[in-house]
Amino acid sequence: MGFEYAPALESRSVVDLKSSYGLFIDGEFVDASGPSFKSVSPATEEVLAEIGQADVADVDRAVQAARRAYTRTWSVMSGAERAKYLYRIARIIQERSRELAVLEALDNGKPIREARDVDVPLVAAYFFYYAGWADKLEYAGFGATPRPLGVAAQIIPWNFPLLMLAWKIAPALAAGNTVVLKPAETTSLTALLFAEICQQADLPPGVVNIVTGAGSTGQALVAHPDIDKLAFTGSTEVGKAIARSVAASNTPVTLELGGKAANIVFDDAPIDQAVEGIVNGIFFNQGHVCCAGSRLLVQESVYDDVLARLKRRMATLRMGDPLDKNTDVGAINSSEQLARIHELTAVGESEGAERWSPPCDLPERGFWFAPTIFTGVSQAHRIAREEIFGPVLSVLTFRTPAEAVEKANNTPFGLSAGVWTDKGSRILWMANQLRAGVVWANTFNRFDPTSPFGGYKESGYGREGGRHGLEAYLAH
Ligand code: TAP
Repeated sequence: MGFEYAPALESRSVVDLKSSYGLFIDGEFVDASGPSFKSVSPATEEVLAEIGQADVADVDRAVQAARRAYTRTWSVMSGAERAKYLYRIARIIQERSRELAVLEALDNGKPIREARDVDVPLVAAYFFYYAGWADKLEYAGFGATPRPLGVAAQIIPWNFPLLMLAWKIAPALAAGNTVVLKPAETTSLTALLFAEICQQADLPPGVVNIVTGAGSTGQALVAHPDIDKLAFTGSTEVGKAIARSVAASNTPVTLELGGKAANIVFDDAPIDQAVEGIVNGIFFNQGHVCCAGSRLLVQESVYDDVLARLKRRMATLRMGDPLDKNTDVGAINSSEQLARIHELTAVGESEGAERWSPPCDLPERGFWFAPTIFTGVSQAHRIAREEIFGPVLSVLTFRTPAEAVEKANNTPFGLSAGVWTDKGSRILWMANQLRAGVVWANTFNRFDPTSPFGGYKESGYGREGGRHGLEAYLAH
């Protein structure tokens, strides 16, 4: 029998929300030329703030500021000096971690427990890690005298707003580049708080510039003639459009795109542990995770047992207010994303898969979707092929390791995979066979700044994180 938890709300009072925000250019907050847009809380639809939309001229101002900072200050500063700024930023992130976590949960809809225990500690860890590289670049394995590229244009999505910012900004700055970053339209607030942190750290003006806005702002940044590097994380569709648009130039590009990862459970796996990994793999961050384990492959002999335990575990997930510390599953980030999840799950049913969700009451306001699994899924179903980017798991079965590999690799993507088994030799064999940038063994969705991350095939190219993540920002 379940029991009720008393609410354990994290206070919003640590966050000083302004009613409107401008762009961050050349070390200052300035008004945008375009019309402003609203950022809403996905959990309540409350308007959190009005945000300026950068147009072509604003983007140009930001790129010019980054260029000046690059030539006059940042690229001529010693690595040890740059490191001091990065360490300072990392320490301020730790000091202001509660504020950052609350704002991230409010603006994105993710549970405070995740923002507090995963996102923000990792953000600080990435800055600490890359701060350590800033004065050791000649030992990174990219030549004896690696040089920065110049001005980096960076575009990030809404699922891990601060963490994706850290993955982009920390290595770029450590390597001596300056940046113009565009956050996603629905989640700009923590990037703007990060801009305040840059001011607090006395980062020289123009080293970091933040231009807010929709896809058109991203397009203006991509099309700017004076950028030396383009780094994009987002959907495969937009990634392809960006790759096409810069194909004629020599601008180096890294693309971190979508995924449809297989989470593979063998019959010798510790089943309870695997069930925790399945839940974490697909319901962490409401399934808004590029490397989510959205295709579960279960060995036939343990299928009934795994399914029964998975359903029992899903029935204990608590959905609701992202600021409640008891919450396991928060809100879907936007009404558009919710509509896409509804569309694809309806397709799953019409194609003949069987849908199941635990009984749960959805709040009346806001954007919500109950954790859902589909059984009886075939490889041809759209829910087995397309990224849903929501709390929806497609379950398939296999009999032999070879069949598991074949099914796992039968996807246009190749970002991540999970393997659950007692046998070390099988883990190594599977890791060699799987066409995925990351393979987790007996765990899932683990991140570490020292470890490279990135995909094969339509999941993109280039790596972020670790020593490899520096390469994208160095000429050698
Ligand atoms: P997108 O719609 O592709 O948006 C990503 C970013 O690009 C946003 O800032 C977006 O601005 C901007 N953008 C949109 N159209 C653009 C254009 N034509 N030119 C330049 N920029 C443009 O993706 P999303 O829905 O925000 O994010 C979800 C996707 O990101 C998923 O497919 C997920 O798998 C992927 N993702 C991948 C990874 C890695 S590491 N591989 C990590 C996280 C997420 P607006 O938001 O204002 O439209």
